[in-house]
Amino acid sequence: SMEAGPLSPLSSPPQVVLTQDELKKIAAYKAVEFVQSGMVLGLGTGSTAKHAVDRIADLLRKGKLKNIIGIPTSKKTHQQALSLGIPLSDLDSHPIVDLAIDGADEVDSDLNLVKGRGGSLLREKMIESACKKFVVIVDESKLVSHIGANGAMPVEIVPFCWKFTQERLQQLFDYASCMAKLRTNSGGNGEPFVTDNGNYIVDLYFKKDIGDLRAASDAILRLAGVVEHGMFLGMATTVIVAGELGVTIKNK
Ligand code: ABF
Repeated sequence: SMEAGPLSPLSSPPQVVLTQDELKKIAAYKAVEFVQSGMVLGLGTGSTAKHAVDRIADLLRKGKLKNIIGIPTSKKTHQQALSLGIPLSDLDSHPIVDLAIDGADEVDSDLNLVKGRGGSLLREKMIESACKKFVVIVDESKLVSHIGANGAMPVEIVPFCWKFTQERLQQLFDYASCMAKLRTNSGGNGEPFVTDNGNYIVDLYFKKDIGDLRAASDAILRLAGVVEHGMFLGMATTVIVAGELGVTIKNK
């Protein structure tokens, strides 16, 4: 076999480029610094929040945190936290949550969010509207000037006559500015994606700014077949953004 030759001289020092997953982990670990012993904690869902749950379990194992009660925002996070030995409960037993840590799909400068591209928006919204402090963790790719203009804005609907509800959603926004599409399973069997709550999701793809977010939110929630949507307006108290140049903490 060949020996590796000498490295070619570099004109500038090598740059350490962090992967997106490393940035997510940095944001997650920073957020866990807000966790104190005795807290009831909302445990988020997704690849960023997963790092936070791992970290919390780590600190519990090392005895640096004690008496934590976790409230998982999805079946997936429930499984993760259970396998890591984090004591778990729910909103019925713990209706007041001290702190929730979760990721997001989009964050604007007012800390409004789009969430739910992973499908867990309903439990996330229930738990994160019941918490005193809601810390959102993202890498810088999630920052946008207007939420909802860069991908799906998910709406959880009941399966009963889903086409009817999809059509009602479509009619709220004209065809030129929005496309309402039922989410199907990735893998391509064409079957509807089913949420943890047995519901479907209609993804709204906006072709321009949503405009008045509150008005859009109210109109969507007024439809009888709608359960919840993925705009989280005025809910985040802190957003932790990890970027190549460091960590930024934004407070409401
Ligand atoms: C959850 O996970 C969802 O609300 C959001 O859709 C998603 C973000 O996932 P990731 O951290 O993997 O980008 O927070």
